[in-house]
Amino acid sequence: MMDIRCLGPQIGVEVTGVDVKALDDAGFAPIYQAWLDHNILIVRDQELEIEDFLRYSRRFGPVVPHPSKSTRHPEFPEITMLGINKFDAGGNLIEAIYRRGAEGWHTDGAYNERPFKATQLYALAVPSRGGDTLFANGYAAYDALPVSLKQRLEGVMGIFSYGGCRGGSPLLDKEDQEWTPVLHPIIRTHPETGRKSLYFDPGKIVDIVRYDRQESDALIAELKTYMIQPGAEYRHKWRKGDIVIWDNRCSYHRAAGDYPPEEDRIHWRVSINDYGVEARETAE
Ligand SMILES: O=C(O)CCC(=O)C(=O)O
Ligand SMILES: [Fe+2]
Repeated sequence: MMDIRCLGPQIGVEVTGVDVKALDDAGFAPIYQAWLDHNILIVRDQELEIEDFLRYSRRFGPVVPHPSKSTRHPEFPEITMLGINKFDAGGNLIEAIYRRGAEGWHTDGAYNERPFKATQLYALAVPSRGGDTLFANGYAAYDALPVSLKQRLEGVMGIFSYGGCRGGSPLLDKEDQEWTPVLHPIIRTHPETGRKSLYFDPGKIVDIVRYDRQESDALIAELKTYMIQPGAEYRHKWRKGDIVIWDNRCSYHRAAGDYPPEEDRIHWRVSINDYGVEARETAE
């Protein structure tokens, strides 16, 4: 019997007693709704092949390849491999792989003209300790803003790029390093729930439209202080066979990045979007 249970305060929901391979549309509908209601959805105890994972992921929207080509699965470009090839030929830990997603709170794809709707991970190997993923609710961040700041932010656009203020990224191929910055409203109305969230990624935001450098830096620093509301966080402790999907339109996340590097922590990862083929091509 399928069971759907809330996890953290204001964020996170867990589904048990289901095999996602066998779900029909009627079985999927409450799962999708629970995800919209709780931003992060965990399905436990799944045994999946890559095709199963892709098929289930496509129920949430088109699955698109991630711009980091170096970490794509060789046969399935839509699959990003997390935690694979962590060591170079000399046996040194490659930090960009080991610490992927651990640099700070973020939302995936803010550098895209149409940011990823969702990101979904499937756990193949879990370390004996550490390696959690932390989540926080972007609606709660918006709700926590003082009224004066909410008013000031209406219609304000942020400028985002792959490398943010720091420039390039070690995971991108050389020819992909030059990323044209894109604009997104800082206050984002979710297209499906109609709720407002603070759309913000401190690592990817470069500037704010029509603000001078000093004002922009000050606003970015101020927004950072509202992102993570203690009453709206969830920390996921991975079990092998977990599927976790997060809504990038209304949540932030970061990897703890603190597991023993000699142990395996391996996930298949997909980026899910809901735009048409044209926009997808410009984003790739
Ligand atoms: O590995 C994780 O826990 C999350 C990494 C991350 O930020 C991502 O996959 O987008
Ligand atoms: Fe991420």
